[in-house]
Amino acid sequence: MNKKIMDWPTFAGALFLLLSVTIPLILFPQKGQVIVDKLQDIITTNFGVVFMIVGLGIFLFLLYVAFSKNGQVKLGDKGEKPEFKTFSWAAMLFCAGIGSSILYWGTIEWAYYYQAPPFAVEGGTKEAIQWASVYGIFHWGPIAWAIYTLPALPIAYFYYVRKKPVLKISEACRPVIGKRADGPLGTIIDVLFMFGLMGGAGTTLALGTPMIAEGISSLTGIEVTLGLKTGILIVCTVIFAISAYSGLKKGIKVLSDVNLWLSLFLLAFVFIFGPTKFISETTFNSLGLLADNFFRMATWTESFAGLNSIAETSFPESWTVFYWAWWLVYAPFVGLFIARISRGRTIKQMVLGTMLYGTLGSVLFFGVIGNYGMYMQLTGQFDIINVLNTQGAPAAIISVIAQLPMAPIMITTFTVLAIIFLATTFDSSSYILASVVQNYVEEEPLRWNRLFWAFALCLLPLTLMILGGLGTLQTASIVGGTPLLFIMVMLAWSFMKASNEDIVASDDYQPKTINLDSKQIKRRLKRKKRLQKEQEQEDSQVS
Ligand code: NM2
Repeated sequence: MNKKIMDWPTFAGALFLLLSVTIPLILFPQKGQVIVDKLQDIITTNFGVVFMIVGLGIFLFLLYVAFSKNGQVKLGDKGEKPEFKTFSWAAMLFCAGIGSSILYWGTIEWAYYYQAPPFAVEGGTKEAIQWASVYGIFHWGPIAWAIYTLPALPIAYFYYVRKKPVLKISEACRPVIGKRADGPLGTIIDVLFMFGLMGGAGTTLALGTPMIAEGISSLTGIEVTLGLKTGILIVCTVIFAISAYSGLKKGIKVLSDVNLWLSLFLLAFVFIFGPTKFISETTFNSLGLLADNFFRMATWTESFAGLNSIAETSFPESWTVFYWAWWLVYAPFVGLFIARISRGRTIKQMVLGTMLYGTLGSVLFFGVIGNYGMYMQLTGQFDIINVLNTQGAPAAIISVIAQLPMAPIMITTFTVLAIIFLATTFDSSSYILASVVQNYVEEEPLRWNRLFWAFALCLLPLTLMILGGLGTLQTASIVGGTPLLFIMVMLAWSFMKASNEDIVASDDYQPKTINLDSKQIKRRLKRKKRLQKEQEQEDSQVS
């Protein structure tokens, strides 16, 4: 093995962080649980509002970028057509950013909101129903997709405009941190990004695995145990490992395609054989509610709770903050992917497309499957909430699917879909983790390296499943997401700095369209003038 290929400090740093979290938690689960709960409490109560400000800030920033001069920049050469047609671009984008969790939350999120709604609304009431149908879409909507898109800005810019491929997040911060990208600061950024991704994937895998176990249990009668769940986790890793190791590059592509079609089949089936009218009307209604209450939801911090005997629900902390953190930890990784597929589009098209199509995809899942479940509940046909409260979310999710016609086939479809989703999460996450710990990547990261991270990825979800509890799973993303708050700001800054510099230096630059206050831009302008003068002098001498 070539030593220079591996970036050992980053490798060791990430592995060390992973082990120093998982080993003590496995050895001392009870004490660990106390610490985990405390940590979540400290971060969400103190920094919760920061997550919310950053979330909304990113959304507004992207809108600004899209409609500014920077948004007109083409990712590629002049006149180049987009590499992918818009439909396949949107489908790829959605599949890259979404995994088994949309099956999980798309089916059951409403039931949590229905019982414990936001805005001091009483649970189980008419008003609660409205919020139950819209809040899921909000948490998987425009702000969420904006978070995903931000890292794609600098990465795509370097890739297609400056023609410098970027695989590391530290590299994407170079315009801001300069040479320090090669030193300890760069390593810290990459390690924190890896740690975040492992936390996010930990939440995904620890949620998805029990759901699959429940699906298998309902089909076969096998009891759901920790052993079964561990087995599932390992089987998913092995499915991925076989396809990666046998060099079947197409393997994963086939899995993703199968997933796309199975998802569409599931959605179409529920839409047609479920309450079609109710689903359409409620989804449409939710879109209006979302538009109407967007900023209210994005800024609701429950600041009066605890005062004047106003009850505290912790809704913003346990949902919105958790979600923004969860999207944040995945963002650089999905951003890399969005950048890769966006060749030939303008920044504006990339930004608006991601927010629009991403949200639309989420609306489909939440609107169809979520509203189907809610319909069963509200019409009294099936008491999902009872199953949720007595047997837990995974059982409740499978029980919703079990209400469909041809239940065994649909449960199988749902479970297979979740298994493939999980395998592709292993695939794509391990690909990125492995790339970050290499100094350069020839076509693909080293195989042993990818396999190593795929198996390392099992560790955290395993720990989380041993500890149990939704709060614990959420903490993995929240803790992992905190450093990302800073990294995201740097990525935004990096993009603005690099693209502004290029715009100013370009031939068709017209000064008025740019903020002339920036010292750096003034310096650049001076230099440009000087160069022009020199050129003119040279020309006159020649003639
Ligand atoms: N997000 C979209 O588990 C998954 O589906 C992957 C989860 C961040 C909530 C991403």
